[in-house]
Amino acid sequence: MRRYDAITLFPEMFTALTGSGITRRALERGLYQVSFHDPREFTNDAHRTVDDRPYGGGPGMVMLPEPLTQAIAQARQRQADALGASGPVIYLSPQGTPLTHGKILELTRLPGLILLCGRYEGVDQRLLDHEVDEEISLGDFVLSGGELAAMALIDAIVRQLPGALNDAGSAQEDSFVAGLLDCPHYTRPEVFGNEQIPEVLLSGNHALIRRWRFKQSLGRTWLRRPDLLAQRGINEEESRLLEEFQEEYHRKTRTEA
Ligand code: 9WO
Repeated sequence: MRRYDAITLFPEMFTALTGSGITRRALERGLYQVSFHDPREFTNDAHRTVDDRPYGGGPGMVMLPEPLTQAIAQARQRQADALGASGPVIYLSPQGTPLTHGKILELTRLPGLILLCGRYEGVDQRLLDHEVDEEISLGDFVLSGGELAAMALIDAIVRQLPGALNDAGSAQEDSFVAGLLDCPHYTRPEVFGNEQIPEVLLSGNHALIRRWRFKQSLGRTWLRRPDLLAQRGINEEESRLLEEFQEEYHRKTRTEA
């Protein structure tokens, strides 16, 4: 059983993760556990203060290092008791290393993670330097706090755990598994607002369908994420398939309005 400990001022937010869908079912199946450590529980003053003004001035507030240190110590202790050792402490922030599918697979192998969720303008740098092993970003945007990013990270990990998905092949066939974007999907009705579904999908020829889907994946990646394609590289057979897509794409865009 995997164990995730979140350091957060808003543990109730995590019902979005634990209360619905695949992540709820995986929890019920005992595939993982999430626990919370609220820095406010580690304050001693009447106001239960967890933040203060930034040295040097400027807008906003910074999270105090002392309550966070104690909350992290509690998380480490609980992981050590449950797993025999504590996992790494990860801080979710826009300053972190961009997250990839490969990194998700790496983190999925670890029995435990401690996820530090910042609020306000962030966390005192000395706390980060002393307590945090890795800083991870989901992308170049700012949220109101690290919680949604931590939940997204746990969600991406949990769906990789054996038994989390009903359909055994699903996690392996995901977008990104082959370093490519996913192909388009269609369901009933066969005609929707003048638009037919691609004929090949009705052919019953599964080899041909697989080839078509792979071609769409290559084509979409070429159109939308050429950076992924350059990083991954393509072999001779894939190159022929992509040329086929490009021909069809150019023909289509020429005959459109
Ligand atoms: C808030 C702010 C307000 C005024 C001027 C500058 C400011 N910076 C920030 C800020 O970056 N706040 C962060 C909020 C502090 C760390 C936790 N927060 C957070 C994490 N926002 N966005 C993320 C995040 C995490 C992972 N991937 C993408 C975004």
